[in-house]
Amino acid sequence: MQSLTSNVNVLKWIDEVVSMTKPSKVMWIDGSEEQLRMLREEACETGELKPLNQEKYPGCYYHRSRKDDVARMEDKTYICSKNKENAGPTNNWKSPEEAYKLGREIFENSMAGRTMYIIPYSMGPIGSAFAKIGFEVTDSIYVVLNMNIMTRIGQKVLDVLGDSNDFVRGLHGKCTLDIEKRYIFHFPEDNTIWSCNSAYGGNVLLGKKCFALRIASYQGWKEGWMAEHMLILGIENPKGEVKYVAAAFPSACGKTNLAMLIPPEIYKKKGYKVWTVGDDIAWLRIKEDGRLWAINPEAGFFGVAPGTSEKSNYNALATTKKDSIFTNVAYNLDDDTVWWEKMDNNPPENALDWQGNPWNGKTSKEKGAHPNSRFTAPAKNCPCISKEWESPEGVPISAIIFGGRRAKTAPLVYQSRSWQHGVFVGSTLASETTAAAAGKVGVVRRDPMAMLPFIGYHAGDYFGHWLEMGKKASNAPKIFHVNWFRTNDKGEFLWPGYGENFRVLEWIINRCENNVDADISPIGFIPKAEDISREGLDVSEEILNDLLTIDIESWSDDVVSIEEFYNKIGDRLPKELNEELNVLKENLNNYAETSFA
Ligand code: GTP
Ligand code: SPV
Ligand code: MN
Repeated sequence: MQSLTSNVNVLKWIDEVVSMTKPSKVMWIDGSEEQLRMLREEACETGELKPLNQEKYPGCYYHRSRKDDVARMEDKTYICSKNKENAGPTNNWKSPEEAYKLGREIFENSMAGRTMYIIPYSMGPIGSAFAKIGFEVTDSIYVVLNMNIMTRIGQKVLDVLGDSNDFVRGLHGKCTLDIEKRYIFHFPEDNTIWSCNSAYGGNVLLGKKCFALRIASYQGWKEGWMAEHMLILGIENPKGEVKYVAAAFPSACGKTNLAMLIPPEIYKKKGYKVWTVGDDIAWLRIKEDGRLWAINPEAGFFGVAPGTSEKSNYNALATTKKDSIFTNVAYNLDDDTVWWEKMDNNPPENALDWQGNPWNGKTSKEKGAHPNSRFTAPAKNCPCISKEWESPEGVPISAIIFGGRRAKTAPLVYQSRSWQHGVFVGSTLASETTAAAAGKVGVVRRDPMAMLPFIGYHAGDYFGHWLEMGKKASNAPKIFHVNWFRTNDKGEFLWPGYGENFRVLEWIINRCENNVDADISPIGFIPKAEDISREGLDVSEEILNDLLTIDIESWSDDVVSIEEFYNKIGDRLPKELNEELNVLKENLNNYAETSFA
């Protein structure tokens, strides 16, 4: 097939990849509906996709990946900087020579008998000054069809690229799906990504975590902007004014849910609304007004399916009803629809589970859907999508919110005292691990800025970059921390979460506008209980007070674990963060003394 570009940088690189992988056929993805239709048909013929009930789910398809290929694999993910030091203590490292050599051995002839698809894509609205271009070369139709939902693809991207050499070179091959030979290599200094032997989301949709976070965080450091694991949402007040916030929570900790939340009845009646700009990734730049402006570089949502219901996330569910792909959920054989845990109280009896085994949801003890099963859905389907979501300029951010899953310690919400203190709060973010990555679930780990698996360079330098950005932005956002996941002694969540989180957002916006006072605590500003509205909420004053309590003992334990973490970061840890740690220690000491006096 004829290439769609005369860009010699692109053609030379494609030639190299073709002579290494030796595909039987090469297909340039132009993004046309005709071509996509043909690929869907082929995937259905081979069984890679299954069409769903086209009346209930028009344009929707079902896919299963292998049992050992269902989540990001952090131990298979490498940052291959020339100098080992530059990958830092939080990343796996291989030298570029070794990684390319190993990759070449695996990729050699790997596409023999297969078709190679070349996907030109843009992260960010095509032609926006914020946007960046990448190519993903892959032997997977599933990847092509997902990239078509998650990014902007095709000829129009090539037209904007012209003859430029400024693009990310992404190579993905299913190879033999051998877990032992599975690698996700990032070469930040070469704008290159190689991913082999996986066919699962975050490992293979190279525009997402690989480019838009790992490579882009490195680019942002070099070029003076930021790539973050953040949702972006707009809060409209009854006067019609919209304020935007960006929130970083680790994987499977509630970004998609917060991004699309529906305010509680009493707020809806008053005229409050929430608008979604993005649910996973934000690219942020400082503009002339001294504010941070953010775009969502993606065009779709790759969301966690289990737990998504009419009640918990109406908007996400509605988004998936058209032109979406479902991966590793249960398949209802009676009407060719999908099901997952907590979708509703009516699981199908005649179904296949996520591994393709016969499954009866009414009697089986096994789960129908994998805990990390996902939907891939176009953002434009979302009923609450912001009218600014494709603005090439982005939206101005009033608040940055960090959050994690903490059964204890972290209160419902608190505000940092300054940008520098906010960077400390983000850098020490901790959360229980989830099914989004392979490995043990429920273990508390430090996940700085929710970016632990995604920082493409040395974490100490990354913290330094955050501090620099705050110095450069004369009108920087205020920084907050939230925790929807505090539990009682029985392990039950104290806070109802989901839509009710709007009450916390209201306090955050009020703080940004200087509309509400706060109490000073050792860890930062804490709401006065009466300033978190309980109108129409089934949470007692006692429980709300509980949620806002700072337990000195567990915070003192946290200080010990922060020290351990900072020691691991080593001598590239900015001294300002150690100063903040000392302030926290002193505050906790003084607080303990005054409380016991
Ligand atoms: P990634 O796509 O992996 O980055 O995840 P995410 O941060 O977008 O998380 P998501 O919104 O998909 O939520 C993950 C899980 O947390 C789902 O099972 C949700 O039902 C659950 N969840 C989200 N928000 C809340 C909340 O406010 N309270 C409680 N208890 N659970 C929540
Ligand atoms: C995450 O794990 O943070 C995700 C899903 O958003 S993945 O694309 O697999 O990274
Ligand atoms: Mn994510």
